[in-house]
Amino acid sequence: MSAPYKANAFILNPASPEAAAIGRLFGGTLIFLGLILVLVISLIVYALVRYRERPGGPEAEQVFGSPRLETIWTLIPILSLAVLALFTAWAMRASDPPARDEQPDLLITAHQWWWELNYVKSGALAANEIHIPVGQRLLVELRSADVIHDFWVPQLARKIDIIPGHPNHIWLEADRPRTYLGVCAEFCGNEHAWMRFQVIAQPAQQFTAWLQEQLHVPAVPNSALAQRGRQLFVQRTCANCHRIAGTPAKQHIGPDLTHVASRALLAGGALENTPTNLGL
Ligand SMILES: [Cu+2]
Repeated sequence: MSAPYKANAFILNPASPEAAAIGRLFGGTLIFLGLILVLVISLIVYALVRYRERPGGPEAEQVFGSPRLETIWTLIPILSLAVLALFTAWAMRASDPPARDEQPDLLITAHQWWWELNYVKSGALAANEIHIPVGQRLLVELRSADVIHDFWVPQLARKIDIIPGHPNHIWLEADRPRTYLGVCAEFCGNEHAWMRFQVIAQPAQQFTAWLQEQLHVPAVPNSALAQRGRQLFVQRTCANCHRIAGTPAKQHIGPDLTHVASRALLAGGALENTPTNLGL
């Protein structure tokens, strides 16, 4: 069963100012280093051909030490690295929020193997599908509940480690409304490969409506079948790990399932959210 991702999660296809700065740094560095490679290979080929041994030719001149040449081949790499460092500093300025004690818009807690979302200012809770308003920059705080994870949405933001006991911060924003693929990019245990998520960028109104919906406590089911489902969920082991608002299930060991039916994917992005898959 494949998740409905399009093959767009590429660093050179950025969809935010932060990712664009990183994409420029990546592309620019690649071109710069490519030119150096071409120059070095050309000089080697030239020297091989020009100074090859010929029958009856003179013996090669033996040279020991050349302060002028040594100075040149020391200064050129220093200058090259200085230029790269400058561009790197620019990209970091564009992609990283300055360190400050500010309440984040969104607190993301990485768990083995899912993403807990807390829209701090409204108190809305969700999991695995990160909704954001298009064109607005959100300050995101990243925490880990267990081991080291790494948050990466190649088209939207820098890649950043999530280290237990050490909150990190990034900007998260998108220029265009669409769904972006995100992954955990640090091996974090058995199910690491399936620790995926989606960033769903939508117009501000739709985002606000979604946020309100998440705050809404679901109505108590009234059909006999749904009531039986609720009873099973609460009485069996489901409630040991999951939370559903308005029920006694209050745990955060597994994803919050309050509005699970509104999500496109299940199991950390591994499966489409269909009744059949939900029953697996
Ligand atoms: Cu992980």
